[in-house]
Amino acid sequence: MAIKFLLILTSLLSWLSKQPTQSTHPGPPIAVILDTDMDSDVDDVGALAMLHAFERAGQARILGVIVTSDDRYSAACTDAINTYFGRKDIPIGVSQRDSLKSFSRYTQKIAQAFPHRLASNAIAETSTSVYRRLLASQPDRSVVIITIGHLTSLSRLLHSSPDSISPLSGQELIARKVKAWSCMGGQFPSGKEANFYRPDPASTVDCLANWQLPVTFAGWEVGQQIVTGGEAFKANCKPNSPVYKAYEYYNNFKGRASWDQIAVLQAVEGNTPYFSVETDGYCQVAPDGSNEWRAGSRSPTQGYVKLASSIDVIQKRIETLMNL
Ligand SMILES: [Ca+2]
Repeated sequence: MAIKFLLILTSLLSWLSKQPTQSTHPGPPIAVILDTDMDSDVDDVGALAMLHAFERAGQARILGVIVTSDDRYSAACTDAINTYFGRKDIPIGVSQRDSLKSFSRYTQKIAQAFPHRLASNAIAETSTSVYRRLLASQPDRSVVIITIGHLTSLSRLLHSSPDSISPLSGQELIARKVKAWSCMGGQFPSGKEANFYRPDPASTVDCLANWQLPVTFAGWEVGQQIVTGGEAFKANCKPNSPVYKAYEYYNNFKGRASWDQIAVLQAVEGNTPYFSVETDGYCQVAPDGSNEWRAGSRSPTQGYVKLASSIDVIQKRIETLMNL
């Protein structure tokens, strides 16, 4: 009888070992505020599309989008993309309400072709107000801020004063509500990258000097190697999508580096299997916005992203998310 029981048990264990393993549960969705300069380059569109894909997969929750841009149609284009993905309710804060220009290859066309709520920046909330309202409404140490543009709005948040939204200063709100900052910016181990030096290098110096929480930089040298939005993307993306149209208007699917998408991918999915993060040292920024990685420990931790998978694997993962 005992032998028969053992045989049954052995068979059962053998059968169980052959069953497909359950995928690892990603855990609760990461609450994200995305701060974008959706204007002169198109990788911001890919990054926002990825964030929406992560949200639908239960991996992220988009609390709001900060538009740090002087392009007249940047905020409306952002709103149109959110609306296309079924999230027209996403709050949008703008760094600039007037003295706007029109220089993007795609924002005006997207804003005119796709439905959205935001008629103009003049009626939009300010970036500081939206940042403060969103942070005040969230549980402590729960929010990840992903910046994929220059740091004017983040710097203003840092220096914001108590108001009707919250009795806390910007510094205090960040310390209480934010978990981490993921920043597309800089070049590592040293260099000069646009988000850090153009048009507001003082905001970069300020943010790095006053940020008191962990920060991970996705430097120029990483996204530069990962080209997305080319012919393969065109073949797989829905032609009626604003993401498709943005890449078409930008350079007719010649492909573009994925600087901003790297920051989103690393912030939401973490390091494995695509990245490693160098944390031995810290980022020093000069007044002109150039930066270098210096030896020495820094608390809280700073780090910069390095590739740990093949370019092809990361490129495919990003485009899969951009196409969803
Ligand atoms: Ca950008």
